[in-house]
Amino acid sequence: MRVVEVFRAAYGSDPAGVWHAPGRVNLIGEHTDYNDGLVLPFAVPWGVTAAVSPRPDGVVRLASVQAPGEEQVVEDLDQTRGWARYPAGVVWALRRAGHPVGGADIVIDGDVPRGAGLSSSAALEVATALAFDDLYGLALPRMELAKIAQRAENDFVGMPCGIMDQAASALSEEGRALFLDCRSLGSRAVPLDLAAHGLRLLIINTGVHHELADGQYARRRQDCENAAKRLGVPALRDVTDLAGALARLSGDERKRTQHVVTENHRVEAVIGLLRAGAVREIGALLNASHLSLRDQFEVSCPELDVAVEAAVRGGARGARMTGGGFGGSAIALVPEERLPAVRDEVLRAYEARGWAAPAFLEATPAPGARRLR
Ligand code: GAF
Repeated sequence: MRVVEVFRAAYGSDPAGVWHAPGRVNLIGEHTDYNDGLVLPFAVPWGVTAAVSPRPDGVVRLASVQAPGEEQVVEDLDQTRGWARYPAGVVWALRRAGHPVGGADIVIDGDVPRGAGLSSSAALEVATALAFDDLYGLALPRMELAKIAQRAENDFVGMPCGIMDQAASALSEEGRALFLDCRSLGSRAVPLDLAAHGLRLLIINTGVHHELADGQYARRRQDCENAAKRLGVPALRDVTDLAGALARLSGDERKRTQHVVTENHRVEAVIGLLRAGAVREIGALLNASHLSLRDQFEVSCPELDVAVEAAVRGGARGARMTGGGFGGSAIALVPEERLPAVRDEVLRAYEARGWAAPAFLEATPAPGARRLR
């Protein structure tokens, strides 16, 4: 195992264990998690593997297969830089929550495709959290580990994300999507056997990340909180009379509310269709989700819109951007026999605009975080 070899070379001994946590794709339920809403992600076959040994002295040493020669040795977690802030943030969050964890020697190996928006950061956090949980005998429930990972990202890294990505990485099961209520944090595994219905979930990785995205996520979250406050509800999840709510709002707050409330209904509709075995019919809801993210939530970008439109033209049952937006990936629900046509149509559309070709991946629901050895 590559991560073990690199660990031996870096630290001169075998790791105490090796843990893996996956990235995720979100089938539907976008920008709903921080509104106490509903999401339906699943784990992808790519993720982060962490080889870890505990250290009694509290020091954390971090190295990465992808960043050779950039080992970081820290007594003060605040001194960590770049990618190492994610695992360091998890150690910080565990300690802050009162868990008695010491230090560790850590080597990270990741295979989440770059620029894909498939939550490599959540995978990095959850792999670290699970390793510390095992090594220090914490026996925390999976959702607690996801919350620790989210706290690391919110309060240490400084990205105000919701709980979806960390929960998907920590709790997913093979062959199933994770239906998560982000208020109660109750979850249910929903069987998702696309192949049995002659379907594939194609990930179209635009490879693009628009830098302006960074402050935009926090702004969207703020818009939602402002709208909820104006409506006198704890979160947009609680809006039951959408028409009435829209009549009381204007501008961005009105648009964000329209998206969040309808997106929660789309998640419930998808769950209903999956339960009924009408998998092909979820395509229309994916399309509606994309239009709402594009026009009401305003988190899409030309590369995502073109991928979605071309995929549908090529014969996809439905397509949408997935994840935070402003780049990353789109997903398309494609009948097996239409796969080549969909790919061609997307490639042609990109070529016509002089854009670099996107990468295609196929996603099947993979297992969640686990110990490998
Ligand atoms: C990002 C965030 F990290 C998630 O919490 C979620 O809000 C998502 O964007 C949008 O649905 O992945």
